[in-house]
Amino acid sequence: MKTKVRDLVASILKDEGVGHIFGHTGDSILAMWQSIRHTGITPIFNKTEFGAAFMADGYSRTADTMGVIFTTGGPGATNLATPLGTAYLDSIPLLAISGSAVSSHIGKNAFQEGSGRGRSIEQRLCLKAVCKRAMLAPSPEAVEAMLLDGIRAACSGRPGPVYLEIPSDFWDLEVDSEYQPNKLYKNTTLPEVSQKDSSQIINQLYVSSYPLLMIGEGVLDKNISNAIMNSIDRLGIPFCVSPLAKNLVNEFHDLRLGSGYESAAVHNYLEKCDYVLLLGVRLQPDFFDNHDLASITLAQVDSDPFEIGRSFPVNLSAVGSTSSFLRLIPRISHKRSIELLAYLTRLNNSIIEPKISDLPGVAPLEISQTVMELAPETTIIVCDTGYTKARIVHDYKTHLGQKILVSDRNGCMGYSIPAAIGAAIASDNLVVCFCGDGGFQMGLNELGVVMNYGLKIIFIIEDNGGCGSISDYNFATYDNRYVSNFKNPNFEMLAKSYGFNSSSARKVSEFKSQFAQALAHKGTSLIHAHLLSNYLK
Ligand SMILES: Cc1ncc(C[n+]2csc(CCOP(=O)(O)OP(=O)(O)O)c2C)c(N)n1
Ligand SMILES: [Mg+2]
Repeated sequence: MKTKVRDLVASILKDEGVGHIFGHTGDSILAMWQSIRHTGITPIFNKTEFGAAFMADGYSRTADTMGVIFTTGGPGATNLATPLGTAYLDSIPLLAISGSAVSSHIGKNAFQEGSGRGRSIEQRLCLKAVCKRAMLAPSPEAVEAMLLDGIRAACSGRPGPVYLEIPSDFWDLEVDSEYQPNKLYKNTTLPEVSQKDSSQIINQLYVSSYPLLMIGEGVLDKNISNAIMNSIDRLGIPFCVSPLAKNLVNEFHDLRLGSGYESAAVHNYLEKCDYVLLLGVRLQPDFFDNHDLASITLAQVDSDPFEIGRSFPVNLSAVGSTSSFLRLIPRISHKRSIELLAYLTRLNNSIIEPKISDLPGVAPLEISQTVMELAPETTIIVCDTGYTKARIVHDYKTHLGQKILVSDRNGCMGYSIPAAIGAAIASDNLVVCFCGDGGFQMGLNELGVVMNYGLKIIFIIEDNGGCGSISDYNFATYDNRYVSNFKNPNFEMLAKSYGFNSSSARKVSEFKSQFAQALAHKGTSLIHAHLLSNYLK
């Protein structure tokens, strides 16, 4: 059947179940936006391409589906580099489609040419470094296969972003296509672990006295939370999680140790620990620096064989999905010693609880604790980087099924606002977005999208008068803060200009009542929290 390239692309995306497409406009992508008009896919028009891609990322993490972005070539395409890199590091499936100069102009100094010939930027190469695949369609006939291959690459195995560039004269050309929807071409089945390797890991676990289960972002299995929690119960094993794996567990469980990999409780436990089981874990290379690895048996299960033993030599390993491994754990409950449970409780209780104060200024912990207390259990938490991220990944406990969205491996400022908007588009659950005053100003371009699409989000700005985390480091290292502190705009007025409710809190009591009001308000709210003065050193 003869069909225009752009209509073929639109119908493939529709058949893939794409519900929303994020992006910006421009000459070379305009045709594509026209073709999705009658497909039922909702276009989301962003303020920047990097906002669009972060938004698609937040959408993908929330809906557990591929996020799609359309951009024009030239600056539209190169603006994708940071968010696609962020998605690459956190294994988020995204598909970015960009137009480019017409094919007959390529190599002849065309405006926004993306070929790399002459003095032009090779867009595909620029994005190749941050994607699983980056492709340039050489002919209209090649588009169908490249698109299907791109979707396959984005969603299969360890997911990630894919970039496809199409010269803009191809859009309206007709090609012969026998395309039929075929969901089978994507391989989302993860490999199974071997029974022999797994039995060794499980047997060793049974004979250990102080075992620890560490769960990381390399656990790629869908709907695995219940199986993980059941296994924890059966094994009676203390567990801790990486920031991204917070989405997989119930952190209110009494076998939860500390508040994430890096917490003091975990490192204290490692003093006695004789066995660590790593499930999909990507540890920092210095993680065991202060521990005696000779006295710990390290066992690793990962569906990616290249991750086995990457950061540390391991004693036991199994390659395959977490689900296939958990299925091999015997159904009988394994009683843990009273000493182990008592030790765990002691370590967890030694975590200092925040003092709820009524001094001028709000303590950051008071903010997250108030949200934990008042927000529904299904609330999607999105956070930016800096102190805010460090605190949320440690101190915000997730309920089973609750989502926390964070740029983990790239630690990217400016992520949270667009990602929160993507989450609000993907889900009916409440979205609460925590930002530092620096991170907020890196992402605020996209606030117009909240207004344009009538969304409800609660934004919380934690104002410490600058890039606090870097400022403290700056001070400790060079005895000054001159590149890290700044004056802030009137955030309340800014929020009002977008039609949001806005307020400013200088005490925890004020923050509490403002957050309650924000929960009750139908639209978006922004709370500008002034942090305690000792955070403003
Ligand atoms: C895009 C980007 N640029 C710079 C950095 C380096 N960086 C990490 S945290 C931070 C400061 C963040 O300031 P703010 O959002 O106010 O949070 P705070 O540290 O004050 O809590 C900076 C500059 C980064 N992570 N990402
Ligand atoms: Mg700050």
